[in-house]
Amino acid sequence: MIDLYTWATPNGRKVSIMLEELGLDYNVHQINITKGEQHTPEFMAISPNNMIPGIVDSGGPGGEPFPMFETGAILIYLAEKTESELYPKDFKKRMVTLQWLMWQMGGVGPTFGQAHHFMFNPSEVVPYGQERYHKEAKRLYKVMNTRMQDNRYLAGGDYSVADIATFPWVDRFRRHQVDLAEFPNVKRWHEELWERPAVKKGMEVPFYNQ
Ligand SMILES: N[C@@H](CCC(=O)N[C@@H](CS)C(=O)NCC(=O)O)C(=O)O
Repeated sequence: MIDLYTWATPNGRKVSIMLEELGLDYNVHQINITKGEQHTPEFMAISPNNMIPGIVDSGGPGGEPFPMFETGAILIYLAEKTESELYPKDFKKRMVTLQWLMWQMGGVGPTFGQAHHFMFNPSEVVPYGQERYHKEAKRLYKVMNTRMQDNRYLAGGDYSVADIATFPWVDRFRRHQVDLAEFPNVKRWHEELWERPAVKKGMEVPFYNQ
């Protein structure tokens, strides 16, 4: 059994979508980051970076309970544990998938997160920060749009952990004020992924908001 510690954010939903795609049983524990619940010693024993999401796999390596944080690592762990092709076994395909997963982890997540911070931080308006991260977010949309000109999915082959990691962030396009009509391949991909039952269910954990 997997215990998922999460909140209604893009990083949290990467893992709930993955668990739904894999058909794994899991318990959801809400960590309300707007109330500081990510800082409790109990949660930090799972996620020492005091950020959601975290998981504990009661049947981890060696049959022992295994805590994990960092979504990229969690997605790879769950795929490897279940021998899922969402993280392909073929070495070349796996390395292409890993590149696009790392692109999400190092680029899309932090950049869109900073864009939201500068757009919606009520304490101080910093136009330089707003412009910098909005521009960088649009650059990343352009990269994605170009990548999916000739590819249905980000990793080039089949639907993969790279798509799962990126989808919940792109779903916040309205919040970071990006018009998907400017990026038709991303729009097509976003619409297609919304049709997947596991995506629909995973996006509602622990509840849906944009
Ligand atoms: N690199 C981390 C990022 C996780 C992250 O940014 N989590 C945010 C929510 S989306 C969080 O918990 N923020 C709490 C805080 O800023 O105190 C991952 O992929 O797991």
